[in-house]
Amino acid sequence: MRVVAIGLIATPAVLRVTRLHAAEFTLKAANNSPVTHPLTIHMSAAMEAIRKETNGAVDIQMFPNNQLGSDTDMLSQVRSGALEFFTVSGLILSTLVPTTSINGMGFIWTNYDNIWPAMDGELGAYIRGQVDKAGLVAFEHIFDNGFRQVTSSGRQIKSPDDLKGFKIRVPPSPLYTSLFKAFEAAPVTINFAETYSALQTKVAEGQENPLAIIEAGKLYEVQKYLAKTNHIWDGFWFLANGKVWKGLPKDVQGIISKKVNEAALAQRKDIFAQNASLEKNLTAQGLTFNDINSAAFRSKLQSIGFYQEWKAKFGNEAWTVLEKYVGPIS
Ligand code: X2X
Repeated sequence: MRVVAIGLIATPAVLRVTRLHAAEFTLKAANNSPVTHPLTIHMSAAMEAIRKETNGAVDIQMFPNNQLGSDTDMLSQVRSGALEFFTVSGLILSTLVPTTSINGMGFIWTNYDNIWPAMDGELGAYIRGQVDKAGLVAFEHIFDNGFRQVTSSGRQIKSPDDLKGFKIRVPPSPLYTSLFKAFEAAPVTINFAETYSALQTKVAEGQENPLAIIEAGKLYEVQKYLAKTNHIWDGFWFLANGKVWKGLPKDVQGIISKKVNEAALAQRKDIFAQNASLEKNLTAQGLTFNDINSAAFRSKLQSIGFYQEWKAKFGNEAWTVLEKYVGPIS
């Protein structure tokens, strides 16, 4: 593997990338998403655009679909610098930086109208500030994962009570576990890398993910029902190892950030379009969709003090920023 030891390169303060030789910087970017998912497609396009803009000097190789290990593995790799770039859900990143799961609070978002202003505005800036303290750099525009929906193979989920005793796979993140425990479900923490097989072997009866992941990960093959719960909105932060990032010349940083941020904005459009189109495809592939009454789910959370508990965990400062965008949560 040709990984450049950045500190050893003699680079002028402002490096003219057009004069670099081929592959002066060979770096890696990884994710958990299948190759057909919009995250992988747009990340790969960004890496190609970066190669082009730098005449091949900056070569960021893509490792999608958990090729480098699970999210938990990749998170430790990006922390150590073994992996330079990694896109990860804020909810999973919260195992390292607790506030990054704040946008995943249950049943607080109704649509994208207040999500992008929040994530591109003060809420996102607050989260990125916390990430920075952990030695990682989160890029300005978060990629979309989407609104999460509950799928199942045995029972259909229509009311909060249907979740009782439901063995549901959740990503590694305390907020998911807490949310499903609040409904007296039996959440099991499993990385996405093992989710399909966990459903196939019935280690878990159900799972929850946005339509784009259900489609790209072919989860419809091992699930029967989809409840349109929209319980969590989730995005993927594009992270860089802080030391590696700071060691890159400023103009290389500029090109990478520009292309990655542009890719994020384009990727959001694809997820939005898929949200509208995939119900038909997934129904054709055998999933039975149903609506739920989200007020009933939300009132269950209110009645057991779920929001108060998480407000105390995140702290007043973070909660106030969140409420600025979604209104009072209690
Ligand atoms: O692990 C998941 O369910 C996924 C793919 O949605 C995340 O990355 C959080």
